[in-house]
Amino acid sequence: MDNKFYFVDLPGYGYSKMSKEEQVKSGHFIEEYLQSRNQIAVVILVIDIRHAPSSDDKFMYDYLIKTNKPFFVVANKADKIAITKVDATTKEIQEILNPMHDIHFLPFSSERKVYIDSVWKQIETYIFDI
Ligand SMILES: Nc1nc2c(ncn2[C@@H]2O[C@H](COP(=O)(O)OP(=O)(O)OP(=O)(O)O)[C@@H](O)[C@H]2O)c(=O)[nH]1
Ligand SMILES: [Mg+2]
Repeated sequence: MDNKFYFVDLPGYGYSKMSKEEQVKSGHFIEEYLQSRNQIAVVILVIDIRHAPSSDDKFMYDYLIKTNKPFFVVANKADKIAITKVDATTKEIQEILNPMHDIHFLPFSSERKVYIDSVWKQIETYIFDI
């Protein structure tokens, strides 16, 4: 291959300004995209560290488990909570979603650009595989 990879930012599910109809549409789009692209090396599920996972987060997480997709979870906006709470909060989120699975959960902040090294390391374990 040409040794390149790229990131694809999928639309957010549930949440925000979307109408129910748009949410259903984007849900179908996400599902179809994930199913049809067998070149996907890894899916990164980005959730908000400040809140317990929403039912949409749970749905997406369970979907990824069910379909056997390689994925890990990034708990974003870590800059919004006390640095001393970051690791424990990430663990709590992991426990809510499912402590039984061997899925990595990593804190992150796209705003502050902290915790980047561990996320890159995780990505690399997937892309150097292909
Ligand atoms: N404090 C903080 N704010 C963030 C961080 N990441 C994103 N945001 C803010 O959160 C808001 C939403 O960011 P987006 O990147 O649009 O989030 P998204 O999940 O892609 O949203 P949709 O695609 O619409 O579902 C923006 O105002 C960002 O500036 C972060 O790490 N820290
Ligand atoms: Mg987005």
